[in-house]
This record gives sequence, structure tokens and C-alpha cells, in this order.
Amino acid sequence: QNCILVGAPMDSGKRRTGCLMGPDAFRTAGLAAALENLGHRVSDRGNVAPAPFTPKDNGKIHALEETIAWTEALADAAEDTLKDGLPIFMGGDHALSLGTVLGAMRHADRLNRPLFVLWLDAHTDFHTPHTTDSGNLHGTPLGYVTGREGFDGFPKVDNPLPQENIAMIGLRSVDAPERAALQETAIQRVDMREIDETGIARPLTRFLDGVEAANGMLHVSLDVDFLDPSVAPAVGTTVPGGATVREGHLVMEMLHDSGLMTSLDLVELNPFLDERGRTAQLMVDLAASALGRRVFDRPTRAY
Ligand code: DIR
Ligand code: MN
Ligand code: MN
Ligand code: MN
Repeated sequence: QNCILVGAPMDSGKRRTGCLMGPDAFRTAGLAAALENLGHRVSDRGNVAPAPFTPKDNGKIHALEETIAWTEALADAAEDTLKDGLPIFMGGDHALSLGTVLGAMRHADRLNRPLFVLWLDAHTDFHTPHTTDSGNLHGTPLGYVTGREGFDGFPKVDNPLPQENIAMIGLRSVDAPERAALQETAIQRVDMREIDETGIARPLTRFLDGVEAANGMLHVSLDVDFLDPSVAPAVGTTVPGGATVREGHLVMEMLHDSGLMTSLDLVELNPFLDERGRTAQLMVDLAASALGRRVFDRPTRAY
């Protein structure tokens, strides 16, 4: 594969700062070398910068103009890099996905293929600027790309992502307005209880079968807080009861076996909160699993 690393040192999606150090932490933890060792061609295109913007006071919404500016720049970056290979977006907070998913949607539209999105997160990130209590736009990317109202000033979403094409896995923190809105949708929602009861492979297989049947492209968005804070402490919004290291790797290994993933976000890493780089290292190891690292070859695919 042609892996293209793109840094998105974005911190505007929430008030606690530090995610802007994420791209350099991923580089320091050896992301490029890990993928090269798997036989991939890897290029690092450096960091994206936001389009020019003028900050205003928007009451409860934090850093709206800056987030819009990042969305424009990252949508272009995603669209460009998808032409050349498999982009890996090194965040930066989860607001970067407003841009990367939008760019992936445009790319898939041009190829006339459906886009699917796998959201690995404790949270559903289905808010709109109207429903958010925190005012933090990192809680809104899935609201945006599905065409919910209230994203004035953002690039227009021409063809919203169909709800059926989204799976959220790892859920354990859902705000009341998000829950109410989600109950009305066909978005596949896999909470930690379902993972406890059936294992993580079953709901993932169900989703990947749908992607394959539709000849879809697949954007994967991995939020550090998908993982349990005991193994991934470097994130501002830890929620206990998250995925184990092995559940994380199994998801990534199955994604590799499926051959379906076409772009990847690594988001919400806050190196300021890390313990000697252990969270950055785990995220790099998970990315390596998604790109083919394994203990043994398997006779048949695992999904
Ligand atoms: C939270 C955002 N629900 C909010 N959640 C996070 O601020 O609206 N997303 N951290 O991953
Ligand atoms: Mn998130
Ligand atoms: Mn989260
Ligand atoms: Mn909230």
C-alpha cells in the first residue's frame, strides 16, 4: 500500500489544549517506520494548516471560525491524498473528522462508490452546534456529515452520508440530545454492553459484510478514548469501561483482513497527558495492525 501520513495539529474542537502535539508524538513513536516494516511505501506530507480565519465570539460555541477553517483545509487534503493512496490523518482532536470525512465523501462521490464510516469512540459525536452542551465541536462530526442542521458557515455537505453506512463501536458516553436523535436513525450503534455480551468481532463482521457487499470505501476514525483509560490515558475525555488492548487490535486486524479500509483518522491523542509515550505507542501499534502486522498468518480471513 501507499500510506500517506498527514498531520492535523488541530486543537480547536474543545477547550483543553494539547492535541496539537499529536502529529509529532505519532512521528516520535515511529508510525512511519512501523508501516515501512510491513512492506508499505510511506510518505509524510507534513502538517496541514487551517485556511485563513477571523475569530469571533460565538457564545457557547468554542472556536467556530478556526474549526471551519480546518474543515476546509482538511477536506481538500483528504480529497487530494485519497487519489494517491491510503491517507492516515494524525490528529489533532476529533473535530478534524468534519474535514477528513467530508473529503472522503467527495472522493467516493467522484468514483461513484458509497462511503462507509466506522467510528471507534466512547462517544457518538452526533451533536450539532444547536444541541451541544459543551460547545465543543469535536462532539459534532457525525452530525455534520449526515447533514444535520445548524452547521452554518461550514462547507456545504452536498450528499449527506447515509445513516446505514455508519457504525459506532465502543459507546459508553452519550449525551441526552444525541441519544434522542440517534434513536430515530439507522446508524449502527454498538455499546460496551453489546461488546461484553457478544464480543467485538460479531458487530464488526456485520458491518464489514455490508461494506463489502456494497463495494464501499471505508473511512475509519479511531478516537483514543475508544480504549480503556487504564491502557490509553492520554486523552482529555477518558471514560472508564472502554475497549481492551486486545479488542482494539482485533478490530484493526479484522480491518486489515477485510482489505476494505481506505482512510484512517488517529484522533484525540493529547501527549501532554501521556505517560512516557505509552498511549502514542499503543495508537501506532493499532495502526500497524490495521495495515497488516500480525503474530501469524491465518489460513482464512478472520472476519
Ligand atoms: C461530548 C464530546 N459528548 C461533547 N465527546 C467526545 O462535548 O459534546 N467525543 N469527547 O469523542
Ligand atoms: Mn470522538
Ligand atoms: Mn470520544
Ligand atoms: Mn456533550
